[in-house]
Amino acid sequence: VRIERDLLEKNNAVAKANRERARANRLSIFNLIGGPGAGKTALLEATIPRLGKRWGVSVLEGDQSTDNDARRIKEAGCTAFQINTGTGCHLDATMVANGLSELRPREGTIVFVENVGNLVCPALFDLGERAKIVVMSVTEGEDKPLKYPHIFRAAELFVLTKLDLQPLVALDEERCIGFARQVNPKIRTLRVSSRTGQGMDDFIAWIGETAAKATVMSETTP
Ligand SMILES: Nc1nc2c(ncn2[C@@H]2O[C@H](COP(=O)(O)OP(=O)(O)OP(=O)(O)O)[C@@H](O)[C@H]2O)c(=O)[nH]1
Ligand SMILES: [Mg+2]
Repeated sequence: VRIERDLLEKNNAVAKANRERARANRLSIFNLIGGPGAGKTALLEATIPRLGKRWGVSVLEGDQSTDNDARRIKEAGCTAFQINTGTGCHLDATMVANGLSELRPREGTIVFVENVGNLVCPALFDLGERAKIVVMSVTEGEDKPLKYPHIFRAAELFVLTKLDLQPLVALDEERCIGFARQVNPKIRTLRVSSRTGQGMDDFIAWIGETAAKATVMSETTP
């Protein structure tokens, strides 16, 4: 327990430095968290062209192994840097600090961090992000917000993905979203399909508004 507490305290100190660095550089960092295959990379692939010219975007990719996701993001036309965690089940603030030094995002841009596919450990680690976004697909079952409450509590936005598959799997959307609200009454929910583009406008609007707020905040606070 002691080791875990020390580890989290050290992480929080680095996360604070990341947040200060983000403020100084007017960066909006979004931390995407979801189970393996939830559709995090697909969501980013759909997001990159849609964010268009208004926002510069770059991506830090976290996986235990391979650079598959960084390659997909680069193919989508975006700068990306892959972090491999080996046996690790989450990204920590130090990995993100080092990743930012490699990525060198321009001032006033958006950085997406795709966390290691896992609904559990990433919830505990502050990376210095502007917001955590929990990504869950309709194929995962409506009770996930109750089974993995920590991430749904820590996230500002819940993106329910693969909506085009909904007719096949018959997930009870209202029940699922109700469970998410039960653990976090303030959570926003968006329903999207990266495949068909359904709901993507709302996601882009949320990202843009949240990033704009962060930019204004850092311009007005010394
Ligand atoms: N039909 C459909 N398939 C999707 C959608 N989004 C993702 N997929 C598929 O789901 C699978 C996993 O998608 P990824 O984007 O790789 O998922 P991920 O969350 O990044 O996975 P990890 O990084 O491995 O944790 C792929 O086969 C995607 O094509 C969607 O909106 N609709
Ligand atoms: Mg991925």
